[in-house]
Amino acid sequence: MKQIETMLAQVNGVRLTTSSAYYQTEGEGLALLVVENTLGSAVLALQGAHLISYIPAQGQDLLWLSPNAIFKPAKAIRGGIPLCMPWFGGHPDGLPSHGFARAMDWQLRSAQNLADGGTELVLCLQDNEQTLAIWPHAFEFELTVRVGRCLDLSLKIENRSDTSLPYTYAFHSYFAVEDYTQVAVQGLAGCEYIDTVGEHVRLLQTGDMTFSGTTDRVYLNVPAEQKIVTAQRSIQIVSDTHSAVVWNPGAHAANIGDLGAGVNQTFVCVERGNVFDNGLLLAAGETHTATMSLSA
Ligand code: TA6
Repeated sequence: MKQIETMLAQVNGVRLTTSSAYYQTEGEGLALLVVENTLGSAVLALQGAHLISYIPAQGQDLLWLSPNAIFKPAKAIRGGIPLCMPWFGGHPDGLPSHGFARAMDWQLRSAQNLADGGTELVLCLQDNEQTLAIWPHAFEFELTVRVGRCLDLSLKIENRSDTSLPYTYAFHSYFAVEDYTQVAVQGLAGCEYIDTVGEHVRLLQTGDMTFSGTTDRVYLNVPAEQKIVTAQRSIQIVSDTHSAVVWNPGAHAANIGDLGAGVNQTFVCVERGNVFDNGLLLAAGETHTATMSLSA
């Protein structure tokens, strides 16, 4: 926790505190930053630059956090917005699923109050001994988080190696809903998707997307905007990325330690990023930027 105290000392004037309210007491726990302003509040773990809560003023949390989430170094938190990168999903050489960025400590680069009343944090992760042991390439990842009327994220991926490299990534967002079987996702109609439950068949979405049982789909070349519509509210997702992944494990949640039977009822994952056919090839020295904005 020493590192976090040093960081906070550097960002005087910004309403930024640490919290122990969320993390379990097992082992060291994880360093969490709490951002509060008149427009909203957010909680973020330095591990993975991982948002676990975003509440707009007078609103409710847009994000879902598992009641069985484990706050332990090197273990990705179940819920919020894990950043899956530099690859999404499994890796052909058996490297960690969804990349390593979500399980590594990021640094807080800066924090400032914005003129509109919001707060901006910039976090970064560069190649280091730990990442090079897994993946022998130089890089810098930078996440800018703006907490205000919306939650605005901007992710920069810089290939600092001397060769072209493939990258796939996603904002693996978990959204809070009352009942996932009653949710309609708008903004995917007409898109091709790969049903990754089973044989990876390619199908075309007609009308709104709905969840029933175990659902895992990768939508390609999607429009910028989706809406998660429930009886209580509507959550808007806007991103300049080209893929959307929708996931709920259904009954399989019972076999996932940091979920549990029935716990899946109250979330849907609608993830934006560039995955599968929408993956990138970044030339040596090239930088790619992706944005996502969430609002209720
Ligand atoms: O984005 C959907 C997905 O890739 C699913 O296949 C499912 O496994 C999920 O992510 C969660 O992955 P995780 O490694 O966080 O357990």
